[in-house]
Amino acid sequence: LEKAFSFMIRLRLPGGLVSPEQWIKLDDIAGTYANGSLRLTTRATFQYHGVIKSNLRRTMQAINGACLDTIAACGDVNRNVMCVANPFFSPVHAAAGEFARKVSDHLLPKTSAYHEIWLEGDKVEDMSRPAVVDTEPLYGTHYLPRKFKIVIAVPPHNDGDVFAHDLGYIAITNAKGELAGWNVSIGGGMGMTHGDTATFPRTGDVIGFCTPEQAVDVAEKVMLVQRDWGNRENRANARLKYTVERFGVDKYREEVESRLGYKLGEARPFKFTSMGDPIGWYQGPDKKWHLGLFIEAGRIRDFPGRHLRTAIREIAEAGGITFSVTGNQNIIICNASAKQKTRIDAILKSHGIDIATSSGLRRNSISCVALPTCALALAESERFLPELITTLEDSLDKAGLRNDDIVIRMTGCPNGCGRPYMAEIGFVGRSPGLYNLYLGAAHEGTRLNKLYAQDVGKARIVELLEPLFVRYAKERDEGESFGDFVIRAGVVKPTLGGNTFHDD
Ligand code: SRM
Ligand code: SF4
Repeated sequence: LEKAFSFMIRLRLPGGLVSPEQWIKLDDIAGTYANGSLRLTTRATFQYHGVIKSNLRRTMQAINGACLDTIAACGDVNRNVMCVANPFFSPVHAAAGEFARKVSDHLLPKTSAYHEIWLEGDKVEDMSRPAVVDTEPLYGTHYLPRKFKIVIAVPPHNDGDVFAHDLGYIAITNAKGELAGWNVSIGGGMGMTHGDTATFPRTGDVIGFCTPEQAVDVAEKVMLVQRDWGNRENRANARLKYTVERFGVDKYREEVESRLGYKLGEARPFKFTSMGDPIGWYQGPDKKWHLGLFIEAGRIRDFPGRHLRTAIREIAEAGGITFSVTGNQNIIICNASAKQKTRIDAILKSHGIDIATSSGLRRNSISCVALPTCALALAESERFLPELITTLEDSLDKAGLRNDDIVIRMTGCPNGCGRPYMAEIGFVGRSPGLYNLYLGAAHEGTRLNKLYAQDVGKARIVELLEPLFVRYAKERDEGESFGDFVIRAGVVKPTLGGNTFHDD
């Protein structure tokens, strides 16, 4: 008898859009083959947990039946391309969505193994049949040294954390508000190892500007330089951020330009103001309604008295809208008419779902999966952050800050899946119940945070943060974010660019 192995499956969803028909199919899969939940990820796609081995092929075929796949959602390839939270918000946002799908297609590994293994299973079982040998024009035989991640942002919202990724695109508009092109940033990344300062999170550097027509080619060339220059001897130093540190930003850019056959334009001015998703109803320029629905830790399931999964399924069954999955682990229910808005409100209410969040801190929270499914977790995250926030809300009340937007993120280990080093308050698991506490990242995602306290448990976290909340409420300048305040107040030093995260 074989052990009941269970698997996690991650979908590829460039641009994050799902039709109501697809949602119903994805929801069916959660109930039939997974653990009854859909998990929204920090790269704006879905994961299933608890799929047992004997159901793997059936699950993959059901995903295919929803016209979706899992190709390159994991592995040393270009991963799911993440883009603006709501591509319906303006023509520039729509162009970002289109670009996400285009660049994802362009960089998709040309493998036939996926279809052979998962969709045409009978052929795999026929051992007399010769294996198909693929020709891979971009990845070659050895693929990339490590995973490669792209994000596309439209200022002023940095909702995909553009500087946290190997390659970022920042929309630049002309005087008429039309897309003029993209600023390009390279060398961001989060993962590190506790106690090894040769590994570090890093924010990307803007290396120039490209036109919309050049953008896919730029992605290809940035990826190919990393393919050829990246460290293939040490996986802990193999991401593009280390390649940039080793060769220098200028040399990397020059190599990209030489492969492009032209120079990138000079980077153009832009300004980000936030990283979070707007939560609640808002109207787009075309007067359609959009609902930013906060999904705590991205986990969609039915909770006692709060039937979240059922409610969203009913919204999908009513149809006429589109779902957008965001990199903040939320969904946006897009393009509702006034009548649909009333109906959606009624569905949510009937299932005990409150659109409003209990605080600005919760609204701006992200936590990685961690225990029990992540084998790399050193501490809880998804199952602990919600309760920690509930406790911290009492501290916020004492300072009168319940509604203030403060970005808080937690991960169960230093790999950084919840991008904790970009949070104004970041927690990284060290061992069961104990976390490193980082403070001082920029509210709009342009600066990493800094280590403030090591190995702190829940009670100590509250002891440390409560007085800072009180001081912030009393001493902040007009419009000053919590992350900027703790630096001005001398609580932590700012982390500047490059390899400076571990500097005192
Ligand atoms: Fe991640 C590995 C979950 C986004 C950095 N990540 C893992 C694995 C697969 C654990 C493993 O290798 O065995 C986790 C599965 C846990 C589980 O039980 O489901 C896992 N990562 C996740 C997700 C689901 C977190 C979430 O709660 O949403 C995110 C899925 C993203 C997606 O849809 O593609 C997720 N991971 C990230 C991000 C954030 C991002 O990409 O925006 C990062 C940091 C950014 C970066 O890559 O620098 C991230 N994950 C890692 C790393 C460290 C990589 C590094 O360069 O050091 C690992 C470990 C590894 O690759 O060796 C890892
Ligand atoms: Fe697992 Fe660590 Fe990623 Fe959390 S940050 S999901 S604990 S690998």
